[in-house]
Amino acid sequence: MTLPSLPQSRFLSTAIPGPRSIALHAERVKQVTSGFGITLPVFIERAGGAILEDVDGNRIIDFASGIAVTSVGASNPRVQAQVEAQLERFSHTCFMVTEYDSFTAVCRWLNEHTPGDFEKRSALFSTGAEAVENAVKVARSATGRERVLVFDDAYHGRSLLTMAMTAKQNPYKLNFGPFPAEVIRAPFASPLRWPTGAENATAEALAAVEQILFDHGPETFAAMVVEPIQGEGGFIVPSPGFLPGLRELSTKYGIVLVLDEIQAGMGRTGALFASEHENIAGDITVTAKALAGGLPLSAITGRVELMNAVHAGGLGGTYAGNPLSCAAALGVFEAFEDGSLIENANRIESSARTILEPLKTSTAILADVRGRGAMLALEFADAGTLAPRADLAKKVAAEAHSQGLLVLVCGTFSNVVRLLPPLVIEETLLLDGLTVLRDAVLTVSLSEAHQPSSFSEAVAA
Ligand code: PLZ
Repeated sequence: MTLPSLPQSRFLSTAIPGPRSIALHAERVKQVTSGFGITLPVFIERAGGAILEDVDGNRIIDFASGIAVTSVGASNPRVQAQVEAQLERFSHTCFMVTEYDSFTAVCRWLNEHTPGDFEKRSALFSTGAEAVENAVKVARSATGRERVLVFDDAYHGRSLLTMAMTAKQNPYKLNFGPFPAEVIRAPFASPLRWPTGAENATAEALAAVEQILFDHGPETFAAMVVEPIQGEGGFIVPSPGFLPGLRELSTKYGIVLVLDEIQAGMGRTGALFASEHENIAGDITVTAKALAGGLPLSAITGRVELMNAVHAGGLGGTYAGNPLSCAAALGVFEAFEDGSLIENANRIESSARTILEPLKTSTAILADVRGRGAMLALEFADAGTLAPRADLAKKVAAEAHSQGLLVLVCGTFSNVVRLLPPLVIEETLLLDGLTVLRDAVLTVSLSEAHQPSSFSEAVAA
């Protein structure tokens, strides 16, 4: 069945959420664990391009992409065609039981397209966390070492090992310990908040990383795992030179450099992989999210000598590289083939900066407008002290939501509003969304009469 195409325009027929969403949400509360959070309690009827149409007939602009997943749009025709054709043939065999060629084809594409001019092999899984865990397994197996170095503000998942690797306590780790041992954390060269100033961030952070390696013995570290641009931690682009510095340290001490490109990869930042902006290659690159346009698929791609160091049968999973997910990924690769989606990411950045950057001077609530390509963020903080203002990020998001624009909040202090539009977003829709966001910032800035009197008050808000 082919549905008429979804108009790529914002339209409000009710308040958001509307009455049907409110009723469905009441039922959800009765049936679903309260352990899942919710950004916007609106139920979606269908979605495509950069529009989410809800059950009340509202058309909401999507600046979330299901957390950086539907970069090619939530009903991309290439993805649909591939998945439908695969569904007619079979839905599952388990790649550890009998084989299918689309698994190999996805691995080939990743081997050819991830950074690094060396022979590679790939492995496919389902979720991002699962792939990160498997990268650690491969690194441990190949090096015979145990420790894993991770960074402040990092996010790597919600499974037990990746939760230990994730930095933020609430909501991710609260009450869920004890955690696996041998996960050691080091500073991340965050330009805005580096104590002695952005200009010192790279050198001082790298010195601290090397010191921490020495405190534990560099020869005890199997892997160093880093997001080339931090996602959940606040869309933090590390200061220039930090990633190449980590590359050098890993090589010097024989540590496997694992680049977690789960959120930043697949064209999001205006290059196929974010590590390309700093001309580095991980020994293992981890991908997920936008890889299969919404079907669950994740991957690790790395040096053949690492990836083949694991004993046969050591890696796998019932659904690892499911045929429907592999088919979807092949559709995504087709969509990326002509380079236009990467160009779009860069176009999105320039339109967004034109509209949002002036807010840094016209309001007193924005500490930073940052990011790369279509991975952009606004950080709210008090001028001068940089005290994080979670309350303002929350208000700006709520104001945008009420106007039919979906944005997400992130950051260790929950004070960052992030933009993750699908890369297929049309320019007029993008401009409408950016205007709604700008007006939301202006509205909140005008109503900003009460300044929290303390850091803890601002963070608690
Ligand atoms: N690594 C860099 O961004 C997932 C998490 C949302 P999974 N980010 C969204 C939430 O609150 O659960 C992510 C990521 C980076 C790993 C992951 C984990 O990917 O597919 O959610 O397991």
